[in-house]
Amino acid sequence: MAFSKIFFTTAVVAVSVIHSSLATEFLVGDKSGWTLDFDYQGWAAGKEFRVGDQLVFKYASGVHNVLRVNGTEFQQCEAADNTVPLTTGNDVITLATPGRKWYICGVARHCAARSMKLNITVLAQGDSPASAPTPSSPTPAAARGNAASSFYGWIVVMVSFVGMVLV
Ligand SMILES: *[C@@H]1O[C@H](CO)[C@@H](O)[C@H](O)[C@H]1NC(C)=O
Ligand SMILES: *[C@@H]1O[C@H](CO)[C@@H](O)[C@H](O)[C@H]1NC(C)=O
Ligand SMILES: [Cu+2]
Repeated sequence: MAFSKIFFTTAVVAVSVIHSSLATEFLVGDKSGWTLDFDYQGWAAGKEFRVGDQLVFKYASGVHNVLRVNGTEFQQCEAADNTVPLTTGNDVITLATPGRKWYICGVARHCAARSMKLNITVLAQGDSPASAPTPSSPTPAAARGNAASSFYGWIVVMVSFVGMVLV
């Protein structure tokens, strides 16, 4: 009895560790980071963002910031006055919900004049790219997602099976 409790606790922890390790951390702009005159739309093209993944905005604190805005504000490069900026220079945003997301730099005219704006579409964890609002051709990231979910499913089946045998 005690053993099976320990087993299940271990199994639950193991599965959640594996699950969280499947989340991807995207360094926005890669080596360039969050900076002037970078093509963030090009950077985002072909990438697959999923709920649970993280965006990391890296920049010298004080030089830029990150504002989460809506589609209209994004087009106009103008956030609402009460928008709270992220300012640490190492801003981590966890993508919590599926759908379109928009980010701009609120410093000077960096958004309007220096292309510091990023928009992405976040997929639900189980979604295939084909069901996304903006379909794209299959990418290595797509393969990763599918392999990851079947791997995860397989682990769950194995753990339940072993659990049943032991009880
Ligand atoms: C975006 O936010 C502004 C406030 O800054 C609001 O007036 C507008 O209706 C919002 N637009 C959308 C599409 O949600
Ligand atoms: C980003 O916005 C542009 C136009 O503003 C649009 O063409 C593109 O599809 C959007 N990208 C995503 C991933 O939503
Ligand atoms: Cu900026």
